[in-house]
Amino acid sequence: MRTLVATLAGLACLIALAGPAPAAEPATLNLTLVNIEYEGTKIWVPGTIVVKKGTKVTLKLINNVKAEPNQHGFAIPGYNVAAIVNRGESQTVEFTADKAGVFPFICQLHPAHVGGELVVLE
Ligand SMILES: [Cu+2]
Repeated sequence: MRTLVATLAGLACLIALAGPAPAAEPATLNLTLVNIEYEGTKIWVPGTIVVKKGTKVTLKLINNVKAEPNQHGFAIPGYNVAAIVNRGESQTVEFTADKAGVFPFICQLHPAHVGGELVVLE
């Protein structure tokens, strides 16, 4: 009997210590985007990024365009994200995708440069 009481007390203690379940870790996405030139067109690839709302997004940006200029931009205006990427010097941008929707990304330096879309699912 004494053992049973001690065991029950121990269990009660464990349950009290456990408390409410801890909040789930936010989802993360680590992705590399590469800027290339294909048949005369500069393109960020991949052209579509899909995440769920709340995801912590880290994008490594590599400028592999051999032609001049040696500098291209990467910007997601809807998320106030912008970077200038020199050939041979990768950049990293980080943000939390905290609003759902479709947000274009562009090279803010060259309007003809092909960008893509960040899709944030509800
Ligand atoms: Cu560009």
